Amino acid sequence: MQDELSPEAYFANVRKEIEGPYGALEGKKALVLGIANNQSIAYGCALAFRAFGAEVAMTYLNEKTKKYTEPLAEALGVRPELYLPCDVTIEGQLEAAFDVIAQHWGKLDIALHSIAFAPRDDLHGRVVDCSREGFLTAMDISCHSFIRMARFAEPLMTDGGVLITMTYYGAERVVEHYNVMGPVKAALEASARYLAAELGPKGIRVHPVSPGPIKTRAASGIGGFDELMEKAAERAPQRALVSIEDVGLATAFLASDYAKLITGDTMYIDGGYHIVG
Ligand code: 0WD
Repeated sequence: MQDELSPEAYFANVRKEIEGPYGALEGKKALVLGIANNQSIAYGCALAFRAFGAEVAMTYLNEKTKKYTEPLAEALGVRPELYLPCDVTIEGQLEAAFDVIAQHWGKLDIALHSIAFAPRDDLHGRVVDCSREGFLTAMDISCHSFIRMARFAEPLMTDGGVLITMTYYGAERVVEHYNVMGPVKAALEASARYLAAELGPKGIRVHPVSPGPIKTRAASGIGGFDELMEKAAERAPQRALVSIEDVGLATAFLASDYAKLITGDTMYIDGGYHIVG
């Protein structure tokens, strides 16, 4: 706190800079990628963004999944014109989503990337056996799509902004059965650091968020996942499993001005598991 600031002046200053605790995201515009169902981590984050006052735009994977996530879009108050198709493997779809954001909002404050994929045979095999095609597919969907998201978000984050992606402890330590997603998430975390360095001068922060294991559809593709969750509950210092609500609240904090001088670092939301893992 600067010397000349009286406590009263400091409180007035902080209140001017950061809207009230429940308005921490008041007026913010957030794009959310990765809501597959109401168990998705992205759904927990979108709920928290809304609770703190943000408006949410949301993508769906394709026409087949659209009808399943439509009720979630309605629950989140997503305007129909901001409920957008986005399979990042289809040329132009991610860009088109950002074009619609530019057209309707003219700006963007928060972009959440909560998608990942690896072909089953590569995900279930040893890294040493991973195919070139499988590796490239996993890297494209789970890592390079975040870099593209940053490229398209940059011109829209005219008042600064926050880019958030979901990673996992398997990026840092070998986690049995995580296999090729380990190096893919390591690339994602390293990419986030470089994006944070490149975009920091524009007031754009970049955060990899690393939740503990959560029973979601994507997670069901990881071998031995139930054992992983049991081990996490037993060994994590807080002896607790993480929920999508827990991830949402912490991610909303990162998206808010309360985290305005934090960027580039992986934030673990895992009951402390990574310090003992
Ligand atoms: O324990 C967990 N569940 C953890 C997940 C722990 C730590 C991190 N994560 C990460 C995942 O690696 C992923 O990056 O969180 C992110 C979200 O995963 P999730 O919420 O666990 O899983 P899910 O609800 O399946 O969302 C992933 C979504 C896909 O859902 P489905 O179930 O259809 O695979 O990623 C999306 C899709 O909606 N997705 C794509 N989106 C656009 N283009 C694509 C694609 N090509 N492929 C998958």
